[in-house]
Amino acid sequence: MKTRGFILMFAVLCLSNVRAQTPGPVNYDEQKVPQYRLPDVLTCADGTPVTSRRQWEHRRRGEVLQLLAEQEYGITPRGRVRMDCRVLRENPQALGGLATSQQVMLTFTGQGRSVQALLLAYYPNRREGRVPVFIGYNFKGNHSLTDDEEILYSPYFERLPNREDPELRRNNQSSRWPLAMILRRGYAVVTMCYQDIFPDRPDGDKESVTQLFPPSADNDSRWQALGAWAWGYSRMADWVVRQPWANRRQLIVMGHSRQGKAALWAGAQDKRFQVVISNNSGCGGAALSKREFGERVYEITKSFPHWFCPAFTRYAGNEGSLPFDQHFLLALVAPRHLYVASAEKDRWADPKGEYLSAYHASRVFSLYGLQGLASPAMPPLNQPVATQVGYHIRSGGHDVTGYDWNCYMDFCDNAFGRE
Ligand code: GTR
Repeated sequence: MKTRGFILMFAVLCLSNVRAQTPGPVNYDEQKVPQYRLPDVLTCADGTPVTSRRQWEHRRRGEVLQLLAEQEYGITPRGRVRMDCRVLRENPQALGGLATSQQVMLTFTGQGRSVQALLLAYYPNRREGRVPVFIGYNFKGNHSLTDDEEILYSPYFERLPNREDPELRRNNQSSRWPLAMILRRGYAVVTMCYQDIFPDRPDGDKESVTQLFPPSADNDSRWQALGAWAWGYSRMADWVVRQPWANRRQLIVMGHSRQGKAALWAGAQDKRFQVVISNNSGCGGAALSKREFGERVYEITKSFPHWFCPAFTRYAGNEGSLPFDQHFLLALVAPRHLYVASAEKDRWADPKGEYLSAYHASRVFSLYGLQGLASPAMPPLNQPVATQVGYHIRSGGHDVTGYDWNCYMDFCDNAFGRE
């Protein structure tokens, strides 16, 4: 009886230790970063050290994946839903003849419901053999990438009452998508609007692909928006691998900010993505949570209760008790290629935390004899470092720029042995 009482008391103490707390103001001072201890990605749950690829692949990798699914992003259901693809438009002379564009309506069906997402692809007309493909979401609809009137509004925007809002206008995101530059370098681009998969608002799940699956068995680990967006990246890949112009061994998943968080989670789960790129993904993406610098678990779970699984909110104001950190997520990309990019003024995303996380994940790349980031010191501004793991911090703020794209293409050229 006594022992039972003791165990109960211990359990209560442990639980109270991981209850959300309201933290102090957001910290931007490096001197005030708390002393923290990172959980070891190369030690199994039972304490066994991981010293070989075999151990990593057969044991530890699965543990890490499960931990992140149960405690952070939610469990992706194993079941499949039906995906029908219907080509709505094709233009063999897009971008002034540089590319062919295709617009394909994807209809997902399950549990007697369906969700539609409009995929937009551009692939180069001048090509020798199959081409590498960037797969990435856009924020504001396919029409926001270009001034080309041929490009249709994504289903989410079709449903909006006020499409004339200046924020939602055609072409308004084109600086983030330098299509001609990408196509000229021989890469294809495949995109769709993330809102089609899971509308980005607290009650978005009702219109999202999560409704196409049986409800999650465990509410704490219920997948929400980030899980659904990661799932959607894989559906874009399903379509891409069936295209005669696409090189299925050269798929790149790329995402900015919240979409960067989802890109990392997609890359962790789906090994078809040979290169995984996080652009300014910050908290819940590449950045280490335990540094509590800029956005923290508290802010992110409060502003975006629909992104992570409910279990993650327990770590708000309580990062010290996290049994993992974001280097676990990055390590799951090994032995494929990983690239993390930060921006100098994007302090909310904690550039240093993004770098350190890639640095700590590099140990798993070393298991494969691959070189990751060798130094805990960040490289200077606008000087990318690239081995199997790439990193840069560019001047400017939270954004995707031509500079970022050029770095990604240089990295991919190298990864794929292109000239
Ligand atoms: C911010 C959020 C970040 C990041 C960003 C974005 O408001 O706090 O975590 O995801 O949005 O997606 O642009």
